[in-house]
Amino acid sequence: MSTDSDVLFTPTRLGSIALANRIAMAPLTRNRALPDRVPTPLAATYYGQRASAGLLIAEATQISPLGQGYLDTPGIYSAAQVTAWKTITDAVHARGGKIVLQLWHVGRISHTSLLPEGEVPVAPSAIRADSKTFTANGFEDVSAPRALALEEIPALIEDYRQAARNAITAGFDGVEVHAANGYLIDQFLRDGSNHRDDAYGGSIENRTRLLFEVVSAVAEAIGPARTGVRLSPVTPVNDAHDSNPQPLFERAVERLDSIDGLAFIHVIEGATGGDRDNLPFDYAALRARFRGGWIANNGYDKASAAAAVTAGNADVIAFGRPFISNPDLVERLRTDAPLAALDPQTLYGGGEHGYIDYPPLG
Ligand code: 8OZ
Repeated sequence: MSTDSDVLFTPTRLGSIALANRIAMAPLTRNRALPDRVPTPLAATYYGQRASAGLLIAEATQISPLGQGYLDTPGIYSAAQVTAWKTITDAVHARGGKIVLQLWHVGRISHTSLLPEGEVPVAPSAIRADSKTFTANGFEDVSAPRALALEEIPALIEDYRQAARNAITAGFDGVEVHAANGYLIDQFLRDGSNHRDDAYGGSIENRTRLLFEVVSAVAEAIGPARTGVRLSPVTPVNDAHDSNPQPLFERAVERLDSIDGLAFIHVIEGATGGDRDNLPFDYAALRARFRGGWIANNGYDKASAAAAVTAGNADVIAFGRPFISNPDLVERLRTDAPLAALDPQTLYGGGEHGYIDYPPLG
C-alpha cells in the first residue's frame, strides 16, 4: 500500500487556529518552572525552537495551587506566571508558530509537600491512587486525598475559567483542557476513582458532568473555537481505570460535541507513552460523534501518521518524546532524516542540558 505522506505537510484549522501542517507537539512535562512555578526564559527558547510544529501544546500547567502534583511544574494563576508565559507565546509567534496551553488539575495525583500548608489532594472520592509522583525527595507514593464537597465544585470550575482567561492574556492561541491520564477530570469520569453518590457520580451522565461543565465554562470564557480537550479512554497510568470505557467515552464526546464550535479533541490511543493495544477500544466511534478537529496521539511514525490523516481518522497527529530531542521534527519527517535519541536522564528537571541543547539538523 502506498500512502502519500505529503498530507502531513498541508495546512489545516482547528477551530479558529490555523496550522501550517498536521504535526502537533504533544504536551510534555519537564519540571523546570522554578522558583515559584513560573516558567523561565529557557522555556521561551525551548518552545521557540519547536515553533515549526503546526501546533505546540504547551506542557500541563496547573490552574491553581491545589492543582499541582509534581515538583516545579508551571502554573497559570499568578500575575508572574502570566507575564512569563507571554514571553513564550511571543517567541513562538515570532517564528510563525501556534501554541495552546494545557490546563491541568492533578486531583489525587499529588503529595502534601507540593501543596499549600495544611492542604491534602482533592479527588472525586477519598480513594488513594496506587501511584507515585515526583517531589523534592524523588519518586514518592501519592498522598491520601479527600473528596471534594459538592459545594466546592463551582469554585473549581471558576478556577478553570480564570486560568483560560489568563492563558489568553498570556498570548496563547487557545487552551487544551487536560481530561486524560488519571488526573482530576479523568478521576471524575471513571468508576475506578469516582464513587460519589451525588450529581457528579454514579451514572455516565453524572460522571461526565464535570468534564462538560469545565469545558463549557472555558468555551464561554475564551470562545469554543479556541478550546480543545485531551482524553485517554483506556490508559492505565496514574491508576486510571473504568469498568466500561467505550460507552463512557462515547457519551463524553457526544456531550463535548454539544458545545457548538469546540475546536478539537485530542485522544491518546492505548497506554500513554506505551502499548497502543493494551485494551480493545473503538476510536472511530468517538471520531464519528464529534464535528470539530481531531488530534490523535501515541507512538505514531511518519507512515502511520500519514495513513491516519489520509483515512480521515485524524486531522492532526501529536508527537511527544520525538519533539524533545528533535526541535525540527517537522523538517526531519518531511525529509526522512534520522531522528535523534532522547536522553531520559534529562527529561524531568534540570536546566539547559537536555532541554534547549538538542540541535536541529545541519
Ligand atoms: C509525565 C510526568 C508528569 C506528568 C501527563 C502531565 O501524563 C502528565 C505528566 C507526564 O499528562
